[in-house]
Amino acid sequence: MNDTLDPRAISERLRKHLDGFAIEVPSWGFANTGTRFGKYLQVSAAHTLEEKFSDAAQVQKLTGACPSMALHVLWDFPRGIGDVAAVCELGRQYGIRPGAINPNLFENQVYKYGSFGNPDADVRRLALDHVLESVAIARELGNVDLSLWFADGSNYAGTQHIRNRIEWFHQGLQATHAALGEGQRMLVEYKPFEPAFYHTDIADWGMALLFARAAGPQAFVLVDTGHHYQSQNIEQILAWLMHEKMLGGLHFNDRRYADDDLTLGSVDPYQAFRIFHEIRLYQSEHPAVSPPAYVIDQSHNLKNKVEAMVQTVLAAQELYAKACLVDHGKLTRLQRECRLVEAEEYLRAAFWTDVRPALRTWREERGLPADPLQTLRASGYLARTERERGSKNQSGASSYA
Ligand SMILES: [Mn+2]
Repeated sequence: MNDTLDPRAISERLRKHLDGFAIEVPSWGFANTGTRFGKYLQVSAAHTLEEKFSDAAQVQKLTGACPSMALHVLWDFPRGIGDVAAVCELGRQYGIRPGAINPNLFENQVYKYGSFGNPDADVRRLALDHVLESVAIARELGNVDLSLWFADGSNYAGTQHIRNRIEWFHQGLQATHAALGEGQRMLVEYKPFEPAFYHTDIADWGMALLFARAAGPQAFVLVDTGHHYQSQNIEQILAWLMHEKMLGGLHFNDRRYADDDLTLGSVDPYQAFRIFHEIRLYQSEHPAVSPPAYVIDQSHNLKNKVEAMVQTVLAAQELYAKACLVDHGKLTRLQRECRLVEAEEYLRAAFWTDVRPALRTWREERGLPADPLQTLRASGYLARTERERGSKNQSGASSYA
């Protein structure tokens, strides 16, 4: 059992797993983001892309687990593909790789009735043009993932032709796939509701799976942990998607009610552990298959953004490390023999193992601070960014991020 491992044995077992664990930070997580009702501005929030790279570099310096940053085309590439060279230069300067590219199909007023699902062919064309430019940006950045989330849907019964919209989505996604470079992936994200409250065009993993399958072999499903109904079994969805070889990546956050974008593991750490366990189990049986992309998708309205990001990464590392303690051969034997309580207790023992000493040891071995949050507070970085960015953030930003 895991609970008989001494701290040294736990450290030994976890070293290579922690070396291999990386999670991407989101550029929008460092900017002034908020709720549907407004946002509380933070003087230290990143205002420019350079400030976002600077914050990401801090998180990487403190945790060693975040070498890349996901980018949003509307907010990070105001001149579109013309900004690629400058973004690459910032990436080099700050030692952070530009990560997944997210088109934005929900802020422009023309998307009021949808983007790929809009009844107006001109709007659908506009949306496709933006996505195709995003594909080109992602290709220029070294074939990074294209990450697609659509706010499309309707609020009232009878107001939209659901099946026509399915066809329009098929067309848009297939045209997107046709533009992908060799080896480039497109990930289709789903969400049951919000902003639409009657129907959402890609509402669950089944719809995302069918769209991705139809789009082509380089399309996969993206699972955002906050995009489910209450009590839905997310690890079972992951098991299905991995079984079908269709899991492309995860967006991590936690939630209490809906898509709350709270810190990973803050509400239900056991769920995040079960997610990592399900992935680890699949990986142990299919070592040749690349693991899904891990990306943080959170926006903190109250917590300091850099502090919250470091806290998130530490939580991710802890919960991932716990999942890495499970001996899959042993668990599978217990399952086959239907030794239910023993199997459950074996999994629970991994969850309850305190991996923090092993993480401290790993950090020290890698020249990282043993206590990244404490080091961040002592570093003066937060005070410096408050000082330097304060005046810029007084005005507030108009968009979500
Ligand atoms: Mn997401």
